[in-house]
Amino acid sequence: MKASRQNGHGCLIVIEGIDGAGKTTLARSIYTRLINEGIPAVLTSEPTDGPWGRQLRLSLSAAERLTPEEELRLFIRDRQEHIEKVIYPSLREGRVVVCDRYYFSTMAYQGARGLDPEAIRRENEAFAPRPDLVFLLEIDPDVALRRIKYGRPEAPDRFEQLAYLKVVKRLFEGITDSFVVHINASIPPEALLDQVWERILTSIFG
Ligand code: T5A
Repeated sequence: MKASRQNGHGCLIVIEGIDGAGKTTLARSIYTRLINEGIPAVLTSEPTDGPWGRQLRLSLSAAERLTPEEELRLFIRDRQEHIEKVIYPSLREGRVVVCDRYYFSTMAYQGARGLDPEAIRRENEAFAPRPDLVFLLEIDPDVALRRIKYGRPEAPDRFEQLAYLKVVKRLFEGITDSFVVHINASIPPEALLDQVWERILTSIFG
């Protein structure tokens, strides 16, 4: 695994994008393909199902939204626990970690609520391993919201409101590190997986 040196023996692949971009679908498909190829892998996501992640999800459906600072603190605590309990141990075991959302989501979503994305990045990178590869799924928020509406029984939560998602999208577009791959996600899932898989082969296993 070419890109794995900085993260011990495994490597970290992150999927990012606005709600409804198809992250969970893609993350599952990458994981399945890795396993089918005999590559040890783990599929994980943020917010997690741990105590901080559960508190965050409850807050999404609560009548009163947390302040941006309160949200930021919870996402950071959730991520610290996630890294300590899942990400680092899996990397040490030599696995490919496929992570559905990571600190780029905090930069974009809490940034869209008025916090400084670069300050969020600095705080996260003080404890969070840098991914080997980030796939940033690009999609029109209208299309993403339509996918959510037709694909799920429950109504979109407040994170999924159009105006907010437009700001989140703009902040994601500003993330241009060399390990971040912006990819058009308005194509069928199989075509998206093929493109992403090509890039994984060249960047990680090439
Ligand atoms: N959040 C999270 C923050 O504010 N800060 C943070 O730091 C973090 C980590 C909850 C919220 O938390 C916020 C962001 C979120 O608003 P979540 O519940 O994990 O996060 O939200 P997600 O599950 O990531 O988002 P969604 O489920 O809304 O969307 P996905 O995962 O992007 O989309 P997916 O794969 O579930 O697909 C949605 C629908 O589209 C179809 C699927 O079948 C499904 O019906 N679909 C496609 N249709 C056509 N073409 C394709 N290529 C398709 N891919 C999927």
